[in-house]
Amino acid sequence: MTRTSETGTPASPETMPREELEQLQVSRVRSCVERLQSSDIGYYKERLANVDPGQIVSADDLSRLPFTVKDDLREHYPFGMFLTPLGEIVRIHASTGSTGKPTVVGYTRSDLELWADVLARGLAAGGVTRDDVFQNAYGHGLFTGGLGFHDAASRVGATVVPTSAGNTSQQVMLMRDFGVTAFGATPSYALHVAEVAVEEGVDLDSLPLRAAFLGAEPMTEKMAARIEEKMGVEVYEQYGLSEIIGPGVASACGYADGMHVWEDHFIPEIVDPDSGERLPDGEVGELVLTAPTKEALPVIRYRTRDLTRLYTEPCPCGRTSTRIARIMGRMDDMLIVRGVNVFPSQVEHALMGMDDLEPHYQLVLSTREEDHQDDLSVRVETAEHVAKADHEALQARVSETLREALNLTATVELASPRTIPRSKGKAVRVLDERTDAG
Ligand code: DLL
Repeated sequence: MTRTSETGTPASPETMPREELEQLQVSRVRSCVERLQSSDIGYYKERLANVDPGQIVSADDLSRLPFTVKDDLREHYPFGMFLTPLGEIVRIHASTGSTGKPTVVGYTRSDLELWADVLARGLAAGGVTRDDVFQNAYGHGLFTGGLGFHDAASRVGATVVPTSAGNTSQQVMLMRDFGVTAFGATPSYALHVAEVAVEEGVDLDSLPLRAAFLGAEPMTEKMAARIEEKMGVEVYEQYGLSEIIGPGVASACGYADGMHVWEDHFIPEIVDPDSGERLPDGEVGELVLTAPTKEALPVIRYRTRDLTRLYTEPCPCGRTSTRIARIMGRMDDMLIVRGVNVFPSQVEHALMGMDDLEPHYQLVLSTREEDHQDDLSVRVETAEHVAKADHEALQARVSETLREALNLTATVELASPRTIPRSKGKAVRVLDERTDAG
């Protein structure tokens, strides 16, 4: 998916020669470790007791440092891992997991500046300038999407329209009336906006809208292509997580081949999810990120639980940073169905390759009565043009496609258009109805 439109010129940290970049990373990690060791937080004193910052001289030495996991943040809920006093914290965000306490993150004024800078690079990589009208349909609130994009789009100088998510008819009206050129949302909400535009008789293709900055949930290449077609835009994928900073960790450029990690501030590694051993570039594993430059909440070797791979081949856009491939899924999202591992993104990839389906689907796990084994049902909407009489043949085709893709027989339920619930934020793709499901 090479872009035809012009994309922004990279700023200097984005084109730094790799050796220089690595030296910068090493010195930043070293001073971060020193800061953590001299803080009065017992957790760091204990964790880093045996680390000699002087021994961190190359990027490989990162592996001398211990990992940080989500539970570390949870155990220090809410502010126990902040390095700066609350008086210096000017913003709090939080991500809510499905259970328990949220993970709380804090930002000093300088952290907010850094955040706006890195995500502004992502917007600039998609060609956003002060001449753009940016509609920000990420949820505004504790979620980092809304305020993160707000500050970054303001930094670029775009005219920001902070609609947040929801009230979709109004989103479409404003998109048309305000001459919106750039749009931010989760991929699933972007699809919903496109669908409501059709219902309202608004032809998005005829509007000045040209770019969509989508992220916060997995999106296969085929899903991105569907959104491009339905919205008449180019999609620039965005990746990030609250624990590291929020959106703005990595962003796609005009070549749309992976996402550039803003490596002067976030250092990526890939490790084996089971052993924690570092894997060579190109291999798929768990993404681990170090954020050494934040004031309030620097993080060393954070286990993201996201599965991807890294590549460092030069990008034609001129940016020298490592890129991450599309996230295949979170380790927590992996389903084990009768001994076979399944990621929702594999299902999406298979379904989106088929013509007669809409890009709305859900996976339902249940327990079979006869043998108490797990059953996977895939519920997917048919396209408007599919006649009832053709359902049986389509169902068989979907079933066969899924069997080939997953190595597993799934039950296929064809749903009528617009019957699967739409999401405003991150889509709920998996329903667990197993009798022993927690
Ligand atoms: O989702 C930050 C964000 C907001 C990113 C807006 C991009 C756009 P959290 O709520 O903390 O933060 O969730 C982080 O979301 O570990 C991934 O599992 C997932 N995620 C984020 N971006 C992508 C993406 C925000 N492009 C978690 N592809 C991460 C797949 C993504 N998954």
